[in-house]
Amino acid sequence: MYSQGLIGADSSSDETPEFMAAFQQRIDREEKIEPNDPMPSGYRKTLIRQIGQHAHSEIVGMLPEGNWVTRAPTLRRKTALLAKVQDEGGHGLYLYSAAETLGVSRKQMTEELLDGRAKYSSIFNYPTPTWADIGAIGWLVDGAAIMNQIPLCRCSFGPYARAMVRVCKEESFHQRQGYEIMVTLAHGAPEQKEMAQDALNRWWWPSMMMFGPHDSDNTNSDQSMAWKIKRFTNDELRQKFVDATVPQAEYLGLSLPDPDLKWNPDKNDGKGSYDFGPIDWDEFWRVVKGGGMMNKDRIAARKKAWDDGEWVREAALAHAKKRKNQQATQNVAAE
Ligand code: FAQ
Repeated sequence: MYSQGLIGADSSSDETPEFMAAFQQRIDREEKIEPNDPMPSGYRKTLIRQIGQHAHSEIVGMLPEGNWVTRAPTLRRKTALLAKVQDEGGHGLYLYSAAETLGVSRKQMTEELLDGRAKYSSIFNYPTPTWADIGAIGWLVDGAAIMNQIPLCRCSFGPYARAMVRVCKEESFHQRQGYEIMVTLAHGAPEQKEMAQDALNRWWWPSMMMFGPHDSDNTNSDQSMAWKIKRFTNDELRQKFVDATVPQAEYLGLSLPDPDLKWNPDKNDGKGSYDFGPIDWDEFWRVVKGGGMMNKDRIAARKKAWDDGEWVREAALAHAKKRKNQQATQNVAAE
């Protein structure tokens, strides 16, 4: 069932300077690397880490919004939210499949998530106490996800790049459904506008943190950029997100909770960009390390789902085995 057999022929002993240079040349020629191609173990490891984290984020990311499926204010909102949450489940599954082509099993990845060895996005450790949170997540969290993920459609690893094409199309619908909720609330009754502003106040900084540490402090970016896994740095993507989002907040008539936010005409090689205030990295690392408001709940929910699904996995494996045996018997009879 699992793709352990695909662990390629590469090993660090084969990683001669010639091999590494030839691999880099393939990357520089924009060739896609496919699962059975020789690849440096570091490239494989980085991809397993990033795609695994990404898959976990999509699956854990179903929980904050899933909280509102039964309480959405209208049937239209409910069907849209249900579809969005299902899409996220689908994204997680494509991504687990893409990671499996690198020789890691879904079981291994899940166990690493449940015992805290694997990360998932910090953003999903915040609660969703009001309906406006669903608007803010779609607008800001999916908006940040799109900014980060569009360049991943050009990732050098074929299965990840191809999965991201469909994921991004769906994320773009998600962003619009979230923004539409915000438009309705922000242009509605004073209480609705207040609820939208409160959600924006709570989600703005965590969304900024989604892009990861500053370029000066991150550990993986340089190598990931050289291997064309990442095409832009964390800070470049964060800046693009701010520049795209500020006018959207203005249209809503809501204010972003950052007193230092200011248009700077000289930034970005004179094209202009927004300056923004400092990010609270202590909060970011506390949340990443398990100290956020919802970390325990999120992992408990995933553990329950994994445990409850055990009989399904066993039944599926038993069924597959039975079919295989039946097929073998039929083949013998036919000979
Ligand atoms: N949360 O050196 P870097 C979504 C970690 S999907 C937790 O910059 P890298 C859809 C990082 O892992 C959201 N940890 O690392 C949706 C590394 O630790 P490690 C997820 C974080 O990998 C919407 C360390 O910090 N999207 O939203 C975070 O080069 C709505 C140093 O960082 C993806 O995963 C964080 N925010 O860059 C679903 C996209 N940031 O592993 C439901 C793909 C950093 O060395 C509802 N991933 N860290 O122990 C990426 O693009 C990259 O992995 C980054 C991090 C940019 C997230």
